Amino acid sequence: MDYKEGHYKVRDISLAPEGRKKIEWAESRMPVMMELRKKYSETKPLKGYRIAGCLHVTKETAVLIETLSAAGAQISWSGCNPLSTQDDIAAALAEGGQEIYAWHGQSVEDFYWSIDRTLDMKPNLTLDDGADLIFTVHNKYPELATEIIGGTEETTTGVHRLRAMAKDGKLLYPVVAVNDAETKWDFDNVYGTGQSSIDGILRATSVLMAGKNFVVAGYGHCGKGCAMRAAGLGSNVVVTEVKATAALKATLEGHQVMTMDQAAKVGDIFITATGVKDVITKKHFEKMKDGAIVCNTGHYDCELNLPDLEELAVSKRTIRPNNEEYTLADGRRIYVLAQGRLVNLAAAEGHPSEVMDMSFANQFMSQLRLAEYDKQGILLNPEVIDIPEEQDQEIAGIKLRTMSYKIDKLTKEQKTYMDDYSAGT
Ligand code: ARJ
Repeated sequence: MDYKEGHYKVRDISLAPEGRKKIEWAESRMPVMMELRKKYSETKPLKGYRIAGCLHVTKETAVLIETLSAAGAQISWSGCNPLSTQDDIAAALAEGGQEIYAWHGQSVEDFYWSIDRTLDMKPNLTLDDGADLIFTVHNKYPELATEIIGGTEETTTGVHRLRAMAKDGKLLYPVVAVNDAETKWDFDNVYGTGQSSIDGILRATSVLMAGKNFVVAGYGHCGKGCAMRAAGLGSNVVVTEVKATAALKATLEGHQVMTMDQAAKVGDIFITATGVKDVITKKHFEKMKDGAIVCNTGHYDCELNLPDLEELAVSKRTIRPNNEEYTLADGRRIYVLAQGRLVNLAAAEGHPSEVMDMSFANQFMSQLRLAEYDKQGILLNPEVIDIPEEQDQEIAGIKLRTMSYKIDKLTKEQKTYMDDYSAGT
């Protein structure tokens, strides 16, 4: 471990040149971020702002960090999952002068130690994925909240919990729901999760997807993406749900719907994408076929009840990276990927840069907006704040332009027609 107090703790600082090349690769595929960087590195609107961030340390996140920094912010960063940090990226960020505490394979204690270190600089803005940093401020250092203007939250699970907190009057400062921007959830959650989760499964197993019974638990945006891509590779997709409308949508997309009790018997590959705990438990593991592969792509690792599987297993061994074989008393083998942590970030590299370009443009612009409110002396209530429609249209517009696509404009007559409620057949 390489440690420099007040600056970084990373696995191996000598990995920096490798990490730097990957960051450059990501930059070349994140045109919206690079345009924002260029624009705001001159005016530096984030000068005087200290941003503590807790979000997966990947090449795409590095582009976000260095863009916030180019816009004048002081940064301190930790990863938001013990297994998602890419050590070469963390090294490159540290060598580039950023304050960062992150390495792959952290214990839970290391994880919270790293979050604590990012708070040493007494941030006035926070940036989260999963809200662990916000929770740490609220539960352990509530006195820091008075200095904090606001925060931003990346993911569905985090936004859900923050809304619950706000409803109970427990939220101490406003938080922007980045996840709920259309240019985030309708792209990142669907196409990002779909591709990167399959990428993780393939890197950890190298199995043939065609002809497999691929069980997706949860048909929200993430589950929908996984189902769509697995079907594209020739798998028979089975969806399990708790919500009638979501299950119905799955059937109309051509997927089978059944309960997890039924699916447990037929599935070859299982992936959870629910945001809920105990989706696959003992009674399901007991029914699974020999060779079944089980993984999770939800934010937290409690969707699979692995203590249950440990109880059933008579032995366990690592068969290849991110792939653990559990043998049950009757000889059946069950394979768990990435220890039940997000398979797309732990066994692969997370979503591709092209899609993170839009998610992180939302992060960047939301941080900028919070700083602008502060400069104008506008005080926001401690609530969960939605991203305005104009921000979505602006980001989508830049993205389209960088892809060289043009779109039409409504004429004045068309606009009038749309609002005209006297017009009929
Ligand atoms: C950083 C990533 C990446 C990536 O936006 C996604 C989300 O909502 C997360 C839930 O934890 C993960 C996050 N994500 C996906 N891919 N964050 N870099 N390459």
